[in-house]
Amino acid sequence: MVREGSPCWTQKCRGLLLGLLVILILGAVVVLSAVVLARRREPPAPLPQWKGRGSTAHLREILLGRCFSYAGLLHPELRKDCLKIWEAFEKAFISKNPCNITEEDYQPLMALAAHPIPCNKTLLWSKTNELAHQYTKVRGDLLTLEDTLLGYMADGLMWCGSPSSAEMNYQSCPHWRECANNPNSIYWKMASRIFAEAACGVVHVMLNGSISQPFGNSSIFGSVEVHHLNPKRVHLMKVWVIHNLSAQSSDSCSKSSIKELKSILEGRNIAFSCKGDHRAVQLIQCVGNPEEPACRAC
Ligand code: N1C
Repeated sequence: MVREGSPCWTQKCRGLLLGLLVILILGAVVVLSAVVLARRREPPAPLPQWKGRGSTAHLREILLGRCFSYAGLLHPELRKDCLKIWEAFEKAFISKNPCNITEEDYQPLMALAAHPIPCNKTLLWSKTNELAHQYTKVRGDLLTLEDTLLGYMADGLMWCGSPSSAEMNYQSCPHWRECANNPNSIYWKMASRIFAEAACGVVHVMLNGSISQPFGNSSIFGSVEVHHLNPKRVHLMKVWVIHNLSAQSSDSCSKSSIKELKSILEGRNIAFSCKGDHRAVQLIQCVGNPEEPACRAC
């Protein structure tokens, strides 16, 4: 200890102490910089290699843009907070094992994005993605999941994270064959369940009659939506079985997979009706293929 009046309380002594302090501070700065630099040079932990395509580039910007466009321009009455919605979306899968995502992960997002859907307007589909959406755009009388906020925001996008990183994995994401509980599959299953639960009155479904099983019981339509229609609110399902224009028109409504759908619905107390070829849908198909023989009659 240095006391005033002691021999060390001289200018020389104070100079020495100051010098020591400066050396100590400089030393600390050098050590800290070395640690920071060394950390920077460390390569990031390698991301796992999955078989599916990686997260969509600029996912945040696309999702936020779509949310603002849907909730701000198309449906301002919904008064949705898109920044909160993005945060909830990101929280569901960031820094998590992309094979271990659960419905609980998405619960906050689903609650934030929920909004009412009018009765008699629901159009479900399976293996007719493009045509079903062309139909709703042209006619405007029915709504698909992509006409709700959850479907609109995520349509066509891919996303996943990794437990070793706070970033998205832009290189690869699990293919559904690698693991069923991936962020994409859980999202669509959950959004589809909520969409089906909300349906009321008459529900329509557009199925693909040009494949061997127009009704697939492992599709989202067959495994989720059909089982979550509420029979107290939905009294009829109208099935449209659509064919490629070039395919021979066959009696698709009597195909065994459609009969399976009929029996599931009737077992759940929901009436069933089926139409082989719906004229309005066929006309939409003809716009893209006017030379097809099936289109000449008009
Ligand atoms: O498995 P699917 O069809 O029978 O699912 C379709 C069914 C529709 O009625 C929708 O309400 O489930 C809903 N849905 C979507 O809206 C949707 N948009 C995009 C389910 N899946 C959706 N996708 C993607 O297509 C998603 O990646 C999912 O795995 C596929 C399912 O398409 P499908 O087999 O033709």
